[in-house]
Amino acid sequence: MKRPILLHPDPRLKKTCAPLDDISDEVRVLAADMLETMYAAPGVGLAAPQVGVLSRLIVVDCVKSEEDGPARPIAMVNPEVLQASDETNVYEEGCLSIPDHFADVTRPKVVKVGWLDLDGTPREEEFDGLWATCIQHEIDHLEGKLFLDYLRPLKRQMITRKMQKLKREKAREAS
Ligand code: K1U
Ligand code: ZN
Repeated sequence: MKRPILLHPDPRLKKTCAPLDDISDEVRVLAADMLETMYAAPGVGLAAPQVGVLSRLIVVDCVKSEEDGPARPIAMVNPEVLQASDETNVYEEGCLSIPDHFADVTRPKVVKVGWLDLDGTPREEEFDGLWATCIQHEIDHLEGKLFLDYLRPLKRQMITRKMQKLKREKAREAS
């Protein structure tokens, strides 16, 4: 089932999320719903707080088109960056909670990530390129951090004001 994506500014997007101690069927349903929501958006990642759940769960699939190979959906429970390269990469990031706004963000180019899969098995893998950028962006969501927090205050303020206006318009349309 697709779930609504929260839009910035929303206090739930600023919260630190709690680790998941138990990988229950409820968590597996949430992960499936998040993947459906992410593909429908469309997006390449989604974090649980973006659908209003303040738990440490993210989903990613950075295979953008069939030409790039088969889809590779990954659900990560309690993901952590274990190692990050000194070499950095600049990517023009977007966010499904901040639609139509993009900005260059500099992050480590390669990261080694540890997480639990949906069976509770510990996993470790090194990610590069868009995968590395996207996973770092999603882990930031679990800390209540948005890509806007890397920008200069003036640009952050400008985007936030535009988003406040968009949310007012959407609320008016819905009433
Ligand atoms: O967390 C999110 O809001 C999802 C976000 C992830 C992300 C994208 C780019 C750089 C860092 C993190 C998105 O998926 S935005 C949409 C997007 O980038 C995209 C959509 C369709 C095809 C390819 C990319
Ligand atoms: Zn985002």
